[in-house]
Formats: sequence, C-alpha cells, structure tokens
Amino acid sequence: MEIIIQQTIKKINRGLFIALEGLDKSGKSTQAKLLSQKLNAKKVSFPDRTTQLGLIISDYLRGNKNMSDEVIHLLFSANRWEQHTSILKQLQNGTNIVSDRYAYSGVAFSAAKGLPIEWCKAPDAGLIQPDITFYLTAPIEELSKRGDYGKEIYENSSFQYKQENFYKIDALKSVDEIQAEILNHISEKLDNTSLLQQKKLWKQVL
Ligand code: Z5A
Ligand code: MG
Repeated sequence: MEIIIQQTIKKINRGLFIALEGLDKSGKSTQAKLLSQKLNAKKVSFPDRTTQLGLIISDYLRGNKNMSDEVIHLLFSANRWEQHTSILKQLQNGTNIVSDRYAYSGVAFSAAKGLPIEWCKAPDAGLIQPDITFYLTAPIEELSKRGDYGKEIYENSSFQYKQENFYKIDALKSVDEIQAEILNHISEKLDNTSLLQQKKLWKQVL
C-alpha cells in the first residue's frame, strides 16, 4: 500500500486528501487514526478544538454555551478555514491528509436543524475538496450502545446525516475489516489517477 501511495503522490504531484464522515460514534476517529498511520498521513480533526474558535465550539458542544444555529454553523466553517492554508500547503508538499470529519458534517448537522442546505453550504465553498470521503453508517440503536454516546448535545437529539454519495461503509463491521475496506477503496481509486483532480467545494475544479 505504501508503495502505491508513494507512486501516486509522484503521479499526481501532491498528497491525497481523505475524509472520514458518518454517524456519531460510527468509528471515524478510530479509523482516521489507523489510516493516518498506514498512509503516513497528517491527521486533522474537525472541530479542531485546539484553536480559540475550537474552544468556543467545544463549550457549545458540552452544553455550556447557548448559540443560535446560524452562529454555531459559521463557527464550525470558520474552524475549517483556519486550517485551509495549512492543508493546501501540505498537500502541495506531498503530505497525505486524513480528516476526521469535514464540511459534510457541517452541512448535514445544520440542515437537519432546518437551515436551508444552500445557506449551509455557502461558507464552506472554496475549501479544498477531499479526494475520497468515507461515510460510516449503521442503525443508530446499535451505535448508541458505544462508549460515551449521549455526552454531547447533538447526540441527545435526532440529528443525523440524511444523504451523501460517498463510499458508504458498514460501521458494524470490525475495526480491522473497516480499515481493510477503506484501504481497498483507496487502492482502487489510485488505479485511475485521472479521477484525482484537485477540486474545491462544492466540486469545482481548482
Ligand atoms: N459537528 C457539526 O455540527 N458541524 C461541523 O461542521 C462539525 C461537527 C465538523 C462533535 O464532533 C460534534 O460536532 C458532532 C458533529 C458536530 N456531533 N455530535 N455529537 P466530534 O467529531 O468531536 O465527535 P466525537 O466525540 O469524536 O464523536 P464521534 O466523532 O461521533 O465518534 P467517532 O469518531 O465516529 O467514533 P470513535 O470515537 O472512533 O468510536 C466510538 C466508540 O466506538 C469507541 O468506544 C470505539 O472504541 C468504538 N468503536 C470504534 N469502531 C468500532 C467498531 N468497528 N466496532 C465496535 N466498536 C467500535
Ligand atoms: Mg470522533
């Protein structure tokens, strides 16, 4: 796998950008960590709770701060923009990036609260688009049995993804099975590097 990745970076002349999205507690962070090790990639996470904006978001998620749906949506987006130049530079330098959640999380959560989809998409327009996005999904009743479920405010409600056409992955498989499936998809995608044109959200060629 490593050799394929290195050859690809040479062919496309940049790093690969992979995003993990999906339902709460579907195993995104578990897979992002493993994948970043396998691909020798830099892992980024959204929300990035280490920045000033990230700290405000974190307070909100813990239920310590009231904010309108619009304001928190814009903060989540701004939190991605904070990392944008760094992500772009690293990709250009040939570093692979694995993102634990990204813009699709933002749109899905806020649209599910009733904000118009186009309004939700607008602040993320122009962010670099992941080359491949994996969407981990399973019945919520099963995921709610997992550790820490219900600790943050969104998990106490019925907000969940509605749709997206990424690679759907069954989150009830074992950690190793999921990782193997993800690597297989990446490998398949790398066989046709013409599909790896760098784009901006939402699907605009750079
Ligand atoms: N949010 C938003 O509204 N707008 C935005 O723009 C963004 C986010 C970016 C916090 O995100 C919230 O912010 C989130 C969306 C919203 N909503 N909520 N709540 P977060 O990413 O910080 O959330 P988190 O606390 O990391 O939870 P998570 O991401 O939903 O979990 P996960 O990463 O998918 O799962 P995990 O941590 O890898 O695993 C969960 C547990 O399951 C753990 O005990 C694992 O050991 C176990 N696990 C993992 N994989 C498996 C398998 N395959 N089998 C069995 N058990 C497993
Ligand atoms: Mg996570």
